Amino acid sequence: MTNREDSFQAIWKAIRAGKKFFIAGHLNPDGDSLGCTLAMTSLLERLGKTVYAYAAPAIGNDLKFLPGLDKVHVGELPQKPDFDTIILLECSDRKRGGDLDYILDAAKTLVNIDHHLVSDAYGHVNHIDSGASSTAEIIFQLYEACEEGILPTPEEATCLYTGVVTDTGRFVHTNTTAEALRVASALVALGADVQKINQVIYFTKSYIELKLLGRALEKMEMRFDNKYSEIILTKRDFETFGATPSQTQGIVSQPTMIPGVEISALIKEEPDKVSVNLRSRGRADVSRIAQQFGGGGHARAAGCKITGKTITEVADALAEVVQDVVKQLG
Ligand SMILES: [Mn+2]
Repeated sequence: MTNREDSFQAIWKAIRAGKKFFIAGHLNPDGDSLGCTLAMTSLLERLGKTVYAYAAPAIGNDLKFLPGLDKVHVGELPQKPDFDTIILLECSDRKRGGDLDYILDAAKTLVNIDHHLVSDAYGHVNHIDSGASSTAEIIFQLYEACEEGILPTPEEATCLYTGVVTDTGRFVHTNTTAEALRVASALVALGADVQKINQVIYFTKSYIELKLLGRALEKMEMRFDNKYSEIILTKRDFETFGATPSQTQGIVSQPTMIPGVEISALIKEEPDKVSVNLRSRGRADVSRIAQQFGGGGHARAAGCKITGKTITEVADALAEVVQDVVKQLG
């Protein structure tokens, strides 16, 4: 597709033509991935389509309030891949949604909607806009491009607003563009439940999560002229508080508040792998670092998962790459 209006029309064509849809976001669903899956599912059902919505486990407690979640098959893939149309949201490549090949290969039409900087055009229809704050922003624009004048319901608006607000870090990251704010404003006007979203996502933390945050900050180390902050959480750290590696939301962003820190890393020892979350204060592109370890993401927020290495080996290998990057920043 050459331009964005064309690809929106191509998506609507696929929606009108399709009867049985499969919709999925990426592994470790975040607010954008899940919010878009839910809004899209609701929209298609309103249009009389049959929808199988899938989300990989596990859904964070902060996203369980999202309207329509009961319709999503969490961790349950369909037995028979008898769908005519697939919509993959937020998946920069066809593996990001998990092992979906048997479903994707069987479908007539594969629609790919994404906003990642590095993204494959693996669909029959692709709408990739790395200038968009979130996939939710793109989905709202898709509604606007609809000739029939279909608008999000208040529930769909709540799901999409959640995507915009979480991907922009509550309208803080550089992707907080005029367009992102325009879309957010329109979604509020359509009935997005902003109070609830703020309360659940931003003003709720468990005792365990706060204790783990304390441990993480205690273990934070500054390296390479204080330009690199490294937090290593081992199995033992999680066990101490009865916590799981998924209860670390927001921790990796904390060190970027320190003036001079260019890159922050949170390295976690998980049962079968080591996972790395990376944040940049703005000058370094951490998606490039993550790519070197088989991961990906955005310039300011990226990550990777590494198997077959100890947490110390991962931390050392990562530090070596980071050292070069911060050296080049000067
Ligand atoms: Mn996103």
